[in-house]
Amino acid sequence: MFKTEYTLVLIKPDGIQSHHLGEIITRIERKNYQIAALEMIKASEDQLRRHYSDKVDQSFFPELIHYMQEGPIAGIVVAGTNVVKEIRKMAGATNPGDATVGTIRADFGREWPDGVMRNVVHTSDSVANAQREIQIWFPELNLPK
Ligand code: IDP
Ligand code: MG
Repeated sequence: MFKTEYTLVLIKPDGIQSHHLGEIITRIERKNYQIAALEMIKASEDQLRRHYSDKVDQSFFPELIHYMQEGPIAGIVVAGTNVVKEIRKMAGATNPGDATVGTIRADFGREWPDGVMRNVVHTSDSVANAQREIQIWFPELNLPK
């Protein structure tokens, strides 16, 4: 049978500032996915260091942390069949300049002069990482296994 998966979407500060929260939620709902949790969050440095633990050695890491604290973010847990892969497809390539037209990052993102990619959304890249990341942003949420 088809198994329900969960993924984490973060709408980054640029997505909130440019008023694309509603449009992004609408795109997710149009695909018939279920919103399992939703919250406006002021990301702490500790949360971001855990979330981006695989990026600590990258030269852009300090700017990435700064960018993610430029304003509030929205945390969204999305549920559905194959949702991890499909939501990543909807987000598009990491660099908005490389993303396919019609994806969230191509439509609303931009490569910034300081080199940090203002790419509007985070999406989990695997079921295991989704579980790990959901714990960081929604520690009280108990999802069925
Ligand atoms: P992803 O968000 O598409 O999974 P990752 O490689 O996991 O991409 O990188 C996490 C975030 O770090 C990106 O979404 C982007 O905001 C930023 N980033 C990634 N690579 C670069 C880079 O080469 N320069 C500047 N920022 C980057
Ligand atoms: Mg990633």
